[in-house]
Amino acid sequence: MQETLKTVTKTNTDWEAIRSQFPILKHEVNGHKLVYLDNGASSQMPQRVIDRINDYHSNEHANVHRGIHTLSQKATDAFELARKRMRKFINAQYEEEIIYTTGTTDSINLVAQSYGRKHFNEGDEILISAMEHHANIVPWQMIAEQTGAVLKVIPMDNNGELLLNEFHRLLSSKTKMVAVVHVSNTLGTINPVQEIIESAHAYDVPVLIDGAQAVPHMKVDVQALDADFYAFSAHKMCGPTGFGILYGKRKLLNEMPPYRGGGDMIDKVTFEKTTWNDIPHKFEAGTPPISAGVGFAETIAFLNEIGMDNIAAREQELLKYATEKLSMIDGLQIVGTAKSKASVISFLLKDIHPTDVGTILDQKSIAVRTGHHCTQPIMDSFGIPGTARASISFYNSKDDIDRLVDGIKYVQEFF
Ligand code: 7TS
Repeated sequence: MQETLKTVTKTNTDWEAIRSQFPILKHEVNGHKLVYLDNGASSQMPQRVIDRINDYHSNEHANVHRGIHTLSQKATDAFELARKRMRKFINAQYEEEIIYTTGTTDSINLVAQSYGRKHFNEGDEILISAMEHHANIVPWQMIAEQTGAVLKVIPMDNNGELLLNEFHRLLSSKTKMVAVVHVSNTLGTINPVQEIIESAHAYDVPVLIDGAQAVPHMKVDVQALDADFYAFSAHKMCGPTGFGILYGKRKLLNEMPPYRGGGDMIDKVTFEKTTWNDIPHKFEAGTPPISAGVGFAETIAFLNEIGMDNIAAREQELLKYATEKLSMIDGLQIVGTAKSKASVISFLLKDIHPTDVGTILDQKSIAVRTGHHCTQPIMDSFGIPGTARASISFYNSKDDIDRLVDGIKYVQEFF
């Protein structure tokens, strides 16, 4: 028994073997083997997910939830498998709490519009943080404009840690929603969302967590967190684009009006009046991205086999290695130095514009993102135009980090 367990653990964390399952990582770009460090923007898919999508298109495709013919039922089962697996993956209590969306952005817009239109009034406050992605700012600004609600911002310090005493000060009976990022895509900060949720609940305020950069990198348990809403995207966790999840507590989702109207989300339609389908379908109007959902079910199985705790440990090891190596480079400044960080390193090179850093790194086939990373307010608060950002996945290697370090030194010599 002991032996078997050992074997399983070893197999699960054979990182070379895991890496070899990602076909794109074998490619050469600009004459060098690809070093892909832009996982925060989008991660790569393993062969088995690509194969599953291909197989679905070749053998199983039909529309879902509407046909009694065999193929439609098969497609529906394959598509619904992602919901079943996702419920377990994030430990939601009920399957119908897993709403399919097109991604984090869509999930947040859904809550802002559906929950917000029903519950927000003139003078109500929506509390977000200083390190939000635009996807967790703009939808709240839009609903604030529509309802007369006001946006309030939890500030952060120079390390990129939220000022929790300020959060407690801002929280009041006027607060009608708290929406906070779990892991910052720019700074890497892992926010104490459990504490934030607990404090908000003391005021009966629901909390939406933007988990786009958390779910791919650590075990997330929505019940343990007691999150009311939790949003994320498949394509940042080795799944396909165009697909995402909104987790919501059943009671809240049941009371919310639909976000978009059309087929599938209805119970009965007449010209006089339409009634709604039950959740999750009430929020899933029209033909969904079926093949992406089918592929995502395979992704979840893949991640489960490795284990999210193993993934988190591997990424922490790579983060530590990269932070040490990058810190040794003269003239390099890391932006985002919170105590609790995920595997994201934003950096500046003295006197060299981040865009130039990214362009020269690309010549060496090192893919990083440069710019404001859809977090312009973070850039404003640090008084910088942007950063270069290496965002690391479990399938990266120490060799990738060494190549990044060499690449950065090359950039410095170039200028
Ligand atoms: N929230 C966070 C924290 C994100 O990092 C992103 C995407 C989103 C929301 C939006 O996700 P989407 O799938 O709906 O687009 N972040 C990034 C990034 O860091 N670089 O490119 C996209």
